[in-house]
Amino acid sequence: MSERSFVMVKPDGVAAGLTGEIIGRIERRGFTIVGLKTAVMARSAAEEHYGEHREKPFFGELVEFITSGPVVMLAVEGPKGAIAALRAMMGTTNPLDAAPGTIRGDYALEVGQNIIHGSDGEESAARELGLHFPEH
Ligand code: ABT
Ligand code: MG
Repeated sequence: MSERSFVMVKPDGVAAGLTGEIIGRIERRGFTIVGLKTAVMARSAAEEHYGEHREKPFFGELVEFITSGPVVMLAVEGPKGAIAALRAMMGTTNPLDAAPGTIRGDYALEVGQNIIHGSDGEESAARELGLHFPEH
């Protein structure tokens, strides 16, 4: 049984030159990269991607941020449990709380700019992979 997640190096991660480091960590953990592309996310795709946050006070800033520069989008495959394991590698949403050794715990400080995204469950993984990798 395998599982796929949608992972994204956010504009701040790309701008900081952390793409290789992040992809390297994912590969060295043993996951398989089955899709990879870079793009500036369209506003419509960003609003759909973060649709669950549409009513939140930070939604406008979030969409501005995620469309502010190129991102690197990945489809990542591993055994069942991969989605949760990738989230664990990333650390908590607020990087100030993230454990050292996690990606956010090592490279980020701000909740609104936390350098990496990973799907938070099977349903969101399917939705996000369909949105950003419709060709798969
Ligand atoms: P994402 O991987 O970006 O989805 O983050 P995560 O799943 O860890 O956390 P959620 B709750 O989905 O946050 C989405 C983005 O919104 C930002 N955010 C969140 C704020 O700016 N303020 C807040 O109070 C909260 C709860 C963090 C996430 N993105 N960024 N960048
Ligand atoms: Mg999320």
